[in-house]
Amino acid sequence: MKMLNLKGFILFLSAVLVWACQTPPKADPPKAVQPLPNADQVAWQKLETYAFVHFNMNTFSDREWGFGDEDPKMFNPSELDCNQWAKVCKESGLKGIIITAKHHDGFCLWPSKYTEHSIKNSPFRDGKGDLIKELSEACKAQGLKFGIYYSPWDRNHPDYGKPEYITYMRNQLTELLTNYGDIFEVWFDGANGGDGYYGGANETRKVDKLSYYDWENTYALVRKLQPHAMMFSDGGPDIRWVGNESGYAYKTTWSNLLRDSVYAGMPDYSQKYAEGQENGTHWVPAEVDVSVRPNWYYHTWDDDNVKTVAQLTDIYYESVGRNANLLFNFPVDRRGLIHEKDAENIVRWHEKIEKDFKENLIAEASLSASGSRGYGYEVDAVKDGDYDTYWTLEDGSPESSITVDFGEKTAFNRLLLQEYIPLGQRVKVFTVEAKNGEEWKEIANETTIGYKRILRLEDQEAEAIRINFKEAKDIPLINNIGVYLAPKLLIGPKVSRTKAGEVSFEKPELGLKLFYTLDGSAPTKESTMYTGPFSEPNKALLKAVSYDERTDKYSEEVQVQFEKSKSLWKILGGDEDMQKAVDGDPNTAMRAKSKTIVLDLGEELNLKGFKYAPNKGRQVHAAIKDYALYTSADQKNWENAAEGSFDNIRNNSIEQKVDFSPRKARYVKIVAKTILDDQPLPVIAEFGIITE
Ligand code: FUL
Repeated sequence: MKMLNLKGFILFLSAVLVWACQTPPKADPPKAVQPLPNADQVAWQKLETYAFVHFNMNTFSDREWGFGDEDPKMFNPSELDCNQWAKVCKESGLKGIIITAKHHDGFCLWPSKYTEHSIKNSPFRDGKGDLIKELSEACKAQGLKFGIYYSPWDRNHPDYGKPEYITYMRNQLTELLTNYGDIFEVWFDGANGGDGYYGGANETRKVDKLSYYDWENTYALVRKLQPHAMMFSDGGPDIRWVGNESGYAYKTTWSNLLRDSVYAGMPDYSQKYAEGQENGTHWVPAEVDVSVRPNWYYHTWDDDNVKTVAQLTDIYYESVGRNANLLFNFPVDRRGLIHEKDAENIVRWHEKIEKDFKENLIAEASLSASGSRGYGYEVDAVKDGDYDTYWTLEDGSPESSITVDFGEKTAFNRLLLQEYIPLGQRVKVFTVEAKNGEEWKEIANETTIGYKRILRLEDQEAEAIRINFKEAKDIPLINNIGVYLAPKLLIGPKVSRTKAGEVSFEKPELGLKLFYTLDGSAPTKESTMYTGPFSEPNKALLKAVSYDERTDKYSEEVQVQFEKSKSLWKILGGDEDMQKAVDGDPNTAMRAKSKTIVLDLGEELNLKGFKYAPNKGRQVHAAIKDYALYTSADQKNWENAAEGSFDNIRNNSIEQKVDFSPRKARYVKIVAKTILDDQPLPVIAEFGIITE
């Protein structure tokens, strides 16, 4: 027995020796390029997508920014279920939820000891509820992370603007950061200071955004209570705002930031700092916050404006695909649930993203590089699935390339690249070439990579691709490359037409072909192909489809009935601004100067109806509710055409249509008899007509 053990040991030892002699020592690691992320920032970046929930007093007061004088009794969800939120997020691959614990109106979703303006004075769970607790538990049950949005601005608190308020804020943060388990992110809103209720003072209170909150000590408190939580605000300290609420980072997005020049709520942040800077002094990566509806809070009138799968997908590529994390907001509704439409679209969005990245075509390809640092840093590290192994060069010039040889013609339309950020963001310029036969052709010329960069390309076919790192702060460190053939999202094009009658299509996805007809026939690949804006000033029925050549499949048909173009139209007595009501763009709105608006069509037409689109912007401001319509051939004799009410216009801000008996007329008079939101004058996004 003893002999055998000894024999075994000797055999083992010789095997180790043979291995050790054959294996060269691992090359020295490259030096870091400052600034660097800490381990928590790297872990945060790997989350990539997570959820925001805006649910608070505004949900019940139907506002975006409550004044602070709302009665706590208004907070009364009928079916609140945080588990439903957590399940939707889990199913959509979102890694956590951040909740508006206190928004600008000061109402608290937890029974804070320090204010009466909270859930404890609402009918919800008979005043015994604690929504922060319910959500933290629901997140835990689904394995999601949990985060807190806390508005420093408080339009309810009597002390806001005074030093006492800072103590209040820190007391509240202490409650939130000690009683609910691990917090992965604390979101400090940059919007602050202004008018408010302030305990009944009803006044405007401005604060010095740089100094009032004594951020240094507030941050220190958060760090003490939740050492691993990321702190978000315009300028960090740990993660920064991307500078817009529309859902995109920039083609050039640095995680480095000149952090000491930035403070929350500064006026020129978006223009000057949002992209980050190559020479930024601190690692403060960008986070893209965007709502799945036009607004942050739930309003019934947004029910038809939930972002489509195509829009959500675009957002993903322009955020996660551009070196930023993505925070998708759900405006939870008055029942206390993520609305069915939001849930459906986000789940379908997730399925789409999963499909796009299903098969990495690099798996079977052979890789080579223009150089290597040596053992442990070979190019195959970019496809080994291990985050912490990467390809890099010997110290010296960063100019280099990686070639991915598929061995045969291969179709693809996505390229994913990752830099190994624990040692700093480096790449400044890179290009991509595709090889067919002997010829190399450039297919992309880009700037930064960072944690992750995804290029959406037209469908390509190539035997090989080459990624050229042209300029970098130091030798590039690449830990992952992915090449994919994403299936197309086959939906019809979005059609718009200018006042002059120029028609444009928006492609739902790169690589699709668009076809259309104007004679009523069904469009196919034999019909006219859309190659750019075209003119159609006349009345016509447009039918359009998207077509995927690869699969030979069509989208459903999109139909748009064009009336004669609005080139001759004018709002009489109106200035430039008022002409926005007839500019063909329902996204621009105008406030009328009078309750009676006269529209000159510029020529006599056979009218049989009228269309009115209310403002779809952040809120339905001042929509016309009760109306009367008159027509005239000469502006002297007016004939009543219709009278009525747009009953559901508040809840559903879609274009409203009014039919009337056919007549010839050049002028239309619209009288706004009642206007919503107690407004004296109506706001109009677009007027239209229906002709015979
Ligand atoms: C903004 C706020 O003013 C909005 O209401 C919303 O909370 C958004 C996420 O941040 O600054």
